[in-house]
Amino acid sequence: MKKKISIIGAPMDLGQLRRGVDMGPSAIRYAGIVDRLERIGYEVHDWGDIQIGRPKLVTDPKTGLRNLEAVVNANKRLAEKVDEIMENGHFPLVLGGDHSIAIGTLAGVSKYYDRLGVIWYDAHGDLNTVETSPSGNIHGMPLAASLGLGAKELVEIGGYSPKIKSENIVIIGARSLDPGEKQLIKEKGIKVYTMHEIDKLGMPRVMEETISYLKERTDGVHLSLDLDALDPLFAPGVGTPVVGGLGYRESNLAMEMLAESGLITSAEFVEVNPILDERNKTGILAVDLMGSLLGEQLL
Ligand code: B3U
Ligand code: MN
Ligand code: MN
Repeated sequence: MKKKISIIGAPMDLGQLRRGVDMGPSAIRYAGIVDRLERIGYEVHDWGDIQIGRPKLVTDPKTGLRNLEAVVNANKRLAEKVDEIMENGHFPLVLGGDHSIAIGTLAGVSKYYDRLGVIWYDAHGDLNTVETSPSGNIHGMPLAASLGLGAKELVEIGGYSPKIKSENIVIIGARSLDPGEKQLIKEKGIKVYTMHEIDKLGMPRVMEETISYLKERTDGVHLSLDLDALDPLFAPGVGTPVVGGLGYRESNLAMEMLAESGLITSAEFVEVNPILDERNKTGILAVDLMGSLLGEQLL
């Protein structure tokens, strides 16, 4: 039987301040994701996009959280769709949208596993809470929320919490961590490969370690890939670029090693912002990475 992939778009731009990342799913589709996966041999179902609406932009005066209600509602809808995809036995591939949508993806996925692992491929930790966030932007909070930390409304999406445990997370590519995030990483002992470790060890060793670490402790692994993990040279179309990032080749290698491992059971690619991009370079890069992740062969 052919393996089945279900694509769902989450055109969400309310978890941060730069408009345009709501067009990410379109940019990734235009870059040819469906054809690409069909050529690998998958049966691909494109479920279209979840409804986000155009609410008035609001900041809660007490907590500083931006667009909380709209982000929560969209994530609830995404969680339901991802749950349905899981129920059908398909591989869920979620297209963002800003990274706040990871809360909904994980809410949909994680109840199917006892010990879900997560690879958070990102320049940032996304481990902020209301107390530690410098911005009030919810795209800086999804990993914390999935651990059960932060605003109750975010933590409780999907009706259960936590979605993941701190020992089942590996962060790769970090180079912009806020003080509260650093503290949380130390407190919880979260495994992080910052750019420092990646430069020292090289990507092959980082991925070997990540794969064996997760293999022995999890029963499924979700890849949450924020395009800003890559250097802005390769991924200019992101809202919060950070220099000194991962390369095109080492990121494709990371995806190929994940494909070889057979470890990944769901994935999302987020933060593609076509308005800030150069001729859809970042959308095309996202599709290249998805191809590598899902087993495309060079020969
Ligand atoms: N850590 C900062 C910035 C940020 C987080 N995620 C992105 N940017 N993409 C924050 O606002 O929480
Ligand atoms: Mn992120
Ligand atoms: Mn990021």
